[in-house]
Amino acid sequence: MAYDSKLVELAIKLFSIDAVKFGEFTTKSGIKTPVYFDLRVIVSYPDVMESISNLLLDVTMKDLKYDHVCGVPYTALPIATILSVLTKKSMLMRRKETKAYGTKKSIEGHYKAGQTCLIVEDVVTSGSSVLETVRDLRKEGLLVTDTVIILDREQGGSKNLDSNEVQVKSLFTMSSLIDILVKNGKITEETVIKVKNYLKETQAPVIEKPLNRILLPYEKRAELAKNGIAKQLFTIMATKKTNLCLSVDLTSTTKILDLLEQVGEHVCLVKTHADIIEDYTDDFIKRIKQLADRFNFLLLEDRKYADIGHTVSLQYTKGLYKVGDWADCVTAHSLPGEGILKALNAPNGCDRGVFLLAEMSSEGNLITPDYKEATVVMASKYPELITGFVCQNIDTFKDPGLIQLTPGVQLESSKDDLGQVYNTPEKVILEKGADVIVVGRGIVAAKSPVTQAVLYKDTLWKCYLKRVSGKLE
Ligand code: S5P
Repeated sequence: MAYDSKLVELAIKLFSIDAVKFGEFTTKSGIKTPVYFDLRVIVSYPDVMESISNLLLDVTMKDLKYDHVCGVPYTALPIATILSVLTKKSMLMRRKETKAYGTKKSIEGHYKAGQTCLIVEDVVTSGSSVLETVRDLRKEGLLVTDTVIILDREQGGSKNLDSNEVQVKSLFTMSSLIDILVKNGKITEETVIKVKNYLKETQAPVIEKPLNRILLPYEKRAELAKNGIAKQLFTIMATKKTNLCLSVDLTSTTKILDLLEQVGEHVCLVKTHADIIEDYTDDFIKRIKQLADRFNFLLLEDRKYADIGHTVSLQYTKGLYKVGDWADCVTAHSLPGEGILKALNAPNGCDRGVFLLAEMSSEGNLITPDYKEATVVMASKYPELITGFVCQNIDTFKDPGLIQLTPGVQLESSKDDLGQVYNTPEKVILEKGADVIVVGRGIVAAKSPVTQAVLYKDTLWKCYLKRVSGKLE
């Protein structure tokens, strides 16, 4: 194989400055290796730094699109700095140790969720260091799909990164590097054989791809949920075989209780709007709780809190409704910022949850992609409180322990007179990623709500089974 003369020059230079050494070495983890890389030394050689940066630009970065570059700490940081300056793209820095005080940010620099970031690394063995950086960046809502590296040790790192949706482009592989060095008389054939045998014998462990929530059954997701209510809801769905949430948007307590008496066995969650009930009493709450226990469903008060933390805390625990006393979970907007989540933290340590609104079903709503992404990032800081998101699209979040609650569902696509948009069960479950499906008037306003509830339950469950069967891919 013919190599670019600049790559050959660089390989020889790396050898001559002891950035790559051959012999008998023991790695940090105690494994014997015939080859050793120490690219930390390159900072002492500005010409090497320059040629590495230029080659990374020409060989690996030409076709890539990115808003930021981020070096994996620490060896790659100076290279990332040079690349940032050469490409005029801003740099991000990941802290290895999160600050114990102050902002607790793990990523330094200015960025917005939804922007792309290219990773720069010196050597990849298992890919785990790159993945740590990728995960922190992805947590902040940044999109990371590519990494450029100086050397791929060919010990499974590229595969591990690939299965975590990160493509690797390298200047050298271990094979190409030793090939260049043997051709140029720097190492012997015997060394080449030793290195090749070593590579065969010492492959890094496989790093599993994060689980795809869309294909995982609810019982598995119950195990992955960090919020107690999400855990319970997944378990209820799996045991009752229903992912139907009934939105009881009725204004009379008798009507609500009568309806739940009839359909309670078919639903996993009952969603209320306490403030539309005209004869609300504490006794109503006692009775709805009894029904919830009898039929094994949870209660979601769809209050859509949207005020400053202090006010929300009062709205949640005081007043006529004392929602915090009885609702297993509530809905909230992310608009006011994190204070709202602090205000909704579980009273007296009992299990409580919050569904954050990341999207809305109504026509012309003002939620933007940036707002949605920022909502998901905000939620990731409160894993024990967040049950999931009220949202409409499959790409809103990935965490299989969270629940996608999707309203705006009827058997036929349609709209109402006030901007509500309805999609079908097939569409919301198979295409849009819904886990729990909210149906209000589709059941409540039907001639026979019970018949209709059973029809919805069966249709929705069939769609879910089809989805987890994996036949969609
Ligand atoms: O984006 C949303 C969020 C919610 S929680 N769109 C919605 O429609 N909802 C609620 O779901 C809404 O407040 C109502 O209670 C229910 C939908 O009712 P339907 O009668 O239109 O099915």
